[in-house]
Amino acid sequence: MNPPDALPDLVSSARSIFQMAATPAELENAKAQFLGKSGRITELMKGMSTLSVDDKKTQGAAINLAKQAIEAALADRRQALANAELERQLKAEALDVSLPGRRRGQGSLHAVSLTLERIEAIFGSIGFDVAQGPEIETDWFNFTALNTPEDHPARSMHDTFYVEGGTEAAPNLLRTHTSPMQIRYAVQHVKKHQSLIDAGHRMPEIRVIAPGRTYRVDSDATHSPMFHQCEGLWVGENVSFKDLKYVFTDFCRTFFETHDLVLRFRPSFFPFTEPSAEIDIQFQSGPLAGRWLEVAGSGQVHPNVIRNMGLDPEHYIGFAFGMGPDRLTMLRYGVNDLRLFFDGDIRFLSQFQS
Ligand code: 2NM
Repeated sequence: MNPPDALPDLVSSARSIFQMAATPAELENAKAQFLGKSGRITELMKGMSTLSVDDKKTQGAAINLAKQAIEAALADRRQALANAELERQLKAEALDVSLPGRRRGQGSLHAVSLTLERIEAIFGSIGFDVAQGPEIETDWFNFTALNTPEDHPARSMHDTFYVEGGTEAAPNLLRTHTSPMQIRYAVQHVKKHQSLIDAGHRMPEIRVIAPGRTYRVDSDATHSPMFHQCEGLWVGENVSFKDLKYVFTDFCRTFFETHDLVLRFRPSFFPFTEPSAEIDIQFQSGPLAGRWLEVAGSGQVHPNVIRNMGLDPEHYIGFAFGMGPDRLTMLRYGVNDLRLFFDGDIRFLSQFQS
């Protein structure tokens, strides 16, 4: 075949080979086959040296046309590959401007904090102050002032976390209840009104709750070494058990948002109260109906404790109670393992919004 006859085939073969090149590098390699130093077109040009002048003219023109056609095919394919690459990049970097923005996760209060807030709001609404104080306490405020005997088992190192800083006679410890705060509050209250009391006037009544963290050497499904307590105290000249029963019944009904519950006072013992009683509640309807649930300890403040507050037990009397906000939270939300509250698993904790 004469070179000119082969030219259309050469051009179409170049087109299809360029078409098969999937990347710019492959395309440049394919280009060399036709336009490179020893490419097909170059070889044809070299082959013309033996031709007559006339044949050189016609064949040279034909080869040139073929070369231009191949260069055009190359340019087309280059452009097509560049377009495809641009297309790919645009797709990869595509922004959906209609998507909602990514927000920072919103935190919420811990379930037990929600309970503490409820307790504070309820007692606040009937005139109780909220007192907060140190979690590292002295032996005096935590035990002695509360009429706890020197040999009481609660004072042992098996039950109480002792910390550095005190003396052997007056050790420091992590408070085992929030009652020491009641003593601190009462002492301050009495000091503030001492001149009134000395002049024989009536002291404004002490009404306070003390919520907060407390610590005992204890750890299982229903006990955490750190737990919460909220103690309440009401002291005046004429405060009785019937006031306690009224106040606590009202509290339970408000806290659990139902009037369909009853209370039971069961005789008990605490060093700081006499007489003492456990408070049980029973829901009359709902998932917990029919079972007696222990929710608090209570009692009439012991005369020795009244005295340690700076008051004369012949003139002043009152009641106190102590409840566990952790347990109240379990009852309110139907949680059966106390440890879930303190494991810090956000999937569990984020379920409690109110
Ligand atoms: C309880 C049970 C009974 C209590 C007593 C006092 C204080 F300060 F008046 F002595 N505060 N809290 C008390 C009484 C606590 O918890 C189960």
